Order: sequence, then structure tokens, then C-alpha cells
Amino acid sequence: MADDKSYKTERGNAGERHQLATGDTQAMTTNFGVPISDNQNSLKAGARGPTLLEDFVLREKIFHFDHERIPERIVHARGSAAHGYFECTDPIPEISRASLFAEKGKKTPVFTRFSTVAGGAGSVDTPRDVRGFAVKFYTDEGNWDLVGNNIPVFFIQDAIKFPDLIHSVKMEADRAYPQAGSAHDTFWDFVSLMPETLHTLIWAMSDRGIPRSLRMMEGFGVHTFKLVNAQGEEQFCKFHWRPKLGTQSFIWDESAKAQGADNDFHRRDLWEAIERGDYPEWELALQIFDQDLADSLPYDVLDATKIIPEEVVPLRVVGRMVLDRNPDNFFAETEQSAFLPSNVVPGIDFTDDPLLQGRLFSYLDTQKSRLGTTNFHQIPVNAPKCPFANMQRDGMMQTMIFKGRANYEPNSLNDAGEDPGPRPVEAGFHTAEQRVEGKKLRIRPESFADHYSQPRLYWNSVTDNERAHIASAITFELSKVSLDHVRERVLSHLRVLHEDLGRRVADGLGIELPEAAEPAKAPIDLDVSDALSIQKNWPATLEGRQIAILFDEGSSKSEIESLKSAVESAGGTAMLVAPKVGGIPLDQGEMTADGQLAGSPSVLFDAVALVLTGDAAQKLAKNSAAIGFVSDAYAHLKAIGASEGAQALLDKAGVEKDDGVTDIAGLLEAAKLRYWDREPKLRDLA
Ligand code: HDD
Repeated sequence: MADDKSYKTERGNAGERHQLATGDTQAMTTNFGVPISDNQNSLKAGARGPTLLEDFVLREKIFHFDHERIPERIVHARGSAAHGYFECTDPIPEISRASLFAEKGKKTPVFTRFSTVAGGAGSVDTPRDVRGFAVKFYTDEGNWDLVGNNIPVFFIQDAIKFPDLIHSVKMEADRAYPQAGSAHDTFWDFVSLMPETLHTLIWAMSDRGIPRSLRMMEGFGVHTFKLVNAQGEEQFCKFHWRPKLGTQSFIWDESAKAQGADNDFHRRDLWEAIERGDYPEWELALQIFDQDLADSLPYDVLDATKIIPEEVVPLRVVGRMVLDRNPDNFFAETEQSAFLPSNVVPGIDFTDDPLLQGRLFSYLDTQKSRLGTTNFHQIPVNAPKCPFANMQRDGMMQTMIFKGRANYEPNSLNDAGEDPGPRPVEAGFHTAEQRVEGKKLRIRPESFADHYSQPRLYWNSVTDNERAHIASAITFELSKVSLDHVRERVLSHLRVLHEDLGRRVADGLGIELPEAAEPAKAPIDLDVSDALSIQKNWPATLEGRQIAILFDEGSSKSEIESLKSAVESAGGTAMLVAPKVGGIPLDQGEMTADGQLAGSPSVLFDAVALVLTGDAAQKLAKNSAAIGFVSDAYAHLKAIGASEGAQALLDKAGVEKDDGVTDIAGLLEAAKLRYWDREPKLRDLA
């Protein structure tokens, strides 16, 4: 075979030259600007001969590709983010001099990243887990990062336990599973040995651990912070994000199935909502209190395993966050974003919470191994949007070109007419003054000793159905634990938390209830807080909800169209689902579907409509995807609106009439809710 012949591909052959002129911005070049003439073929000695080392185009391309990945975050590796703004609606200059709270209507750009904690970057979106809720405010006095979670408390009280906590929850050291899940021996071993984890544990085992959407999660700064005004007066503060769409969650079977139906369920939901202009929004609310109030509480405000109920210190809404722009590039922005709790601005300060204090080191430190350079602050997503200047110089990947000789401070170069560079300013960040004295001690304060009263408060504050979900979730997780002594130790703590919870989990597992653990401090009964329950506060709205309209041959076109437009004018979205996506003949004309039935199970939606003729329903009653579509919607406590013809499918799916099962006209109202009362009829809950 002659070795200098080539064949012509559709995209041109090796001999074809790029039509664009050198220097054209559309011209493909190497990283050093040399125009590339052929991006299909490597340079060879003869058409079938060996590739030449000389091929700098090939080498550069492969070299860059080989190094495209950076270490993923050690925790919170899987995340999705968006740009937006914070708008101050109620200024609080008398409480904090932070510029973002200065004036009504003032807008501060933000970049917000949501994440799961345990799974790797390529893991799924809907496992049971705490969710990260990290907001970077680009204020005009520097970046403030509020690096919080969707749960207002944390597993541990002291940062020294963080590596142990994370090692225990991540995939086990020898077998490298399970991915993204806490239902395994090592996690429950750790938590059973550390009862301080119980409060966050009960939140994570509740429906808070399986949010319906990133747009429907609360966010919390977790720690107590300080707010400081221009006079240097300080108050304590806890930060809360409240979603405009209300807090909504999956139920467990639904979130597990959503994982199979769409790995990227939350990521896609966030992206698509922003693309269609349905901008997610949260209120920022503050709990502001002083030392006297802190002293009056039966728990320590420096202990990150404790909340202050809203009924004790009410929330004051000071602004709103709107996310209105998806990132242009996932890697450059979302992956390279670096959040640091140590990023505070004048007007916001830390407390001595020992968990927070440890975080102040960890996040700065981790960026060096993740982003590879101390200059990670120069990456556009991390750089402040206000001017910044200091005498820090050089380092890997330095992109700033500093002029002149001034790289030290103080200097007197200005006496010689040279630029002296930046100097500290009196109006800069001042740490809130605080008297500190005491012995050096490696101990926990006694005020941190009560690990049971607040998880008991949570248990007492939620609905019966939510309690059943918690007991069932713990039963499920412990059923995956293989070490008997670990299960028993967990149960011994649950008994102290609440006898009922311990008994229900023991019954669910079918094992004896062991002796109760001996608490370091006996729990007390705190006043119930209704704000802690999702179901008590479930918003009756179609806003943000996705309704599937299942149709097939012969369905009523006008019924489909009027339902779709009614859903959309109520702020929801409607997706048309049919056995085939191509044109389907209806009673009048035809219609294409947005999703094929087998690929669009009802777990992806909040409610379903069945607009079907009797014939179509008879046919679909023999189709497992259609039966599963309806029986899952029913089992996941969703509203089902059905045309008369759909009865055969309803019957096959085992749907019984209740408030959530209506005709098509009734669906608009019914789809605003879930039907918790239906659940005991359908599954055994602990
Ligand atoms: Fe953390 C990431 C939230 C305790 C060490 N954490 C990280 C992220 C969130 C939180 C939302 C992801 C940020 C992003 O999107 O990039 N972490 C929390 C909360 C905590 C908490 C609410 C307790 C109140 N974390 C905590 C402790 C330590 C860390 C006690 C270490 C002592 N966290 C890290 C980290 C990460 C991180 C290893 C991984 C990637 C990163 O920081 O930038 O440094």
C-alpha cells in the first residue's frame, strides 16, 4: 500500500487548509497562538507510518488533556452553582457596617454553589445527605463567603473531629463503597461513639436530607457569628436563607428512584429553571441577639450542634438573593470556585465556636492542594470585584504584573517620587475587641455536654408522618449496618433521644431494644418549634412545580393545551409525556411529546395528569412504564388528575380515590400539595 495516500473525510482531509486568515479570532491556534491547519490527523512519517515526536500540535493537545482534572473537593465534591445578586430590603447599619446591608435596594453580586457532602464529583444528586449552601458575596469591601448547609446544625462540636467524621461517612477505606451514602458500618460506628452527632443526624435522617430541589432548600450559616456596627458595637447573629418556593422534600423511595431516572436531577432542575427565567430566590433572615440572651439559653451559642428556635429569637428579613445566570463554564467557575469561611468583611466577625475556628484554617489550606497555587484568588470566580492590592508577590501561576519597586510596607519610595504601593487604612477590617484569658486546655466546655435535648426537640416538633420518615430512614440505614454492636449502641442513644424513636427503630429492625445510654447531661424538654417541620409549613402553590401530562393517540388536544397553559400561568411547568415523542394523532391534529414515557418516569414530576381515551388507557394498562408512572405517582403521595377514559390505567396501578386523585379540572388545586395521609395505606413505616 502506498504510504503517502490519504482518504477524504467529511470534515476535509489533511491537505485542506483552514479558510480563516491568521490572527482571526475564530482561527484555531495552539496555546501559543500558532494557527492550526488540521485538527484531525497527527503528523506521521508516511500515511500509515509512526507518529513523529516533532508534532507539537499533538503533544500540546494531549499534554493539556492529560492534566485537565484537578483534585476534587475532599467533601462537597459534587456541586452546582449559579450567579446572581443579593438585594438589601431592610438596611441594618445600626447593627452591621457591612456594605451589603447599608442601603435599601443595594445590590451585591453573588456566586452560590450547592452540593452534596459525601459523594464524589461524578456521583448522583439525590442521595440522603446534608446539602452545602455556599454563597460568595462580592461586596465593595471585599468578598464575604457564607459557607453554610441546608441543615442548621453540624455533626461535631470541634474541628479536630472533622477528618474522622468525613473518613467514616465516605466510602469505606478498603472496599471503596458505598459511594455517596451514610448507610454503612463506619459512619454509624462513628456517630454511635459520638453522641454529639445526634442532632444533625436526626435532621439528615428526616426529609431535610432528601430535598426536592436545590431551589426548595433552606440554608443556614450554622455557627453564631458577630455583626459589628461603625461604632464597634457587636451583636451575635445566625444567618438563615428561606426559599421563596418553600422548603420541599422528596420521600425516600422517590429520591432513590429519581437517582436512577436522572443522575443530575438537581443540577438539571437548577439550570433549567434559570434558563427559562424562573429565577430561584431566597430571603436572607437574621437572628440577632446579645450576650444577655445568649446567657439565658439552656445551651451554648458557641456550640454548632445547637439551634436557637425561631420562637426564641425571631428572624428578621434583611434582603433577598436571586440566582439569575448560569455559569458559562462549569470548570472555570463552579469547579474552581473556592469558598472560605475566613472571608469576612468589615461589619461581620467570627465567634469562638471551636468548629468555626478550625474551618478558618482548613478552607484556605485546601485550595492549595485543589487549585495548586496560593494565587487561586486571581481566578475570576474567586477574585473580588472591588480593587485589591497588597505586597504579596509571585507564586505559581502569578497573573498580575506589579510595577515598580514597592513590594514591602512601610516604604518611603514616595519621597523619591516613586509609587509607594498600598498601605493599611484605618477604615479597614478591625477584629471585634474581646477580652481573652484562661489556661490552655484541651477539653470540651461543660456547656457543650447536652447532646439529646435538641434532637428530642426536633422529634417533638415535626408531624407524625415526618416522625415515621425519620424512624424509617434510621431503620433503613441500620439495616445496612452489619455490626450488631454498632446497631445496639445507636439504639441505646435513640432511646435517650426519645423512647418512641428507639422502640420504633428496634421494631423496624426486629431486634431487642438495648439498655439506654448514660448521657453526660440529662436531656430536658424544650418548647416545640413548628418552624422545624417541613410538612407544617408546606406551601400550597404550583410555583416551581413540574406537572407531567401523559397523553396518547386520540387524547383531547384542547384538554392538554388548556391544562398546560393553566399550569404555566400559575407559575408551574408542564411537560408532555407520551409513549412516543414524534407526532401523535389526537382528537384534532397531532402533537409531539417533550419526553418519552419510558425515559420520563413520574419521579421527575410533582403531580401527573392522565389525558387518555378509554382505548389508550386499556393499551397502557399493559405497559409497565405506564403502570409504574401512575403507581409511583400514587405511592409518592402526588396528585393525580385523570380524564374519565384513564380509569383502566388507574385501576391497574392500584390507585384508590382520595383528595389527591381528581379529574383534570381538579388537578390545578390538588397539585399544590402532597397527600401524607395516603402513606400509611401504602407502605409499612417504622
Ligand atoms: Fe466544610 C467544603 C460547609 C465544617 C472543611 N464545607 C465545604 C463546602 C460547604 C461546607 C458548603 C463546599 C463549599 C463549596 O461549594 O466549594 N463545612 C460546612 C459547614 C460546616 C463545615 C456548614 C460546619 C458548620 N468543613 C467543616 C469543618 C472543616 C471543613 C469543621 C475542617 C476542619 N469544608 C472543609 C474543606 C472543604 C469544605 C475540606 C472542601 C473543599 C473546600 O473546603 O473548599 O476545607
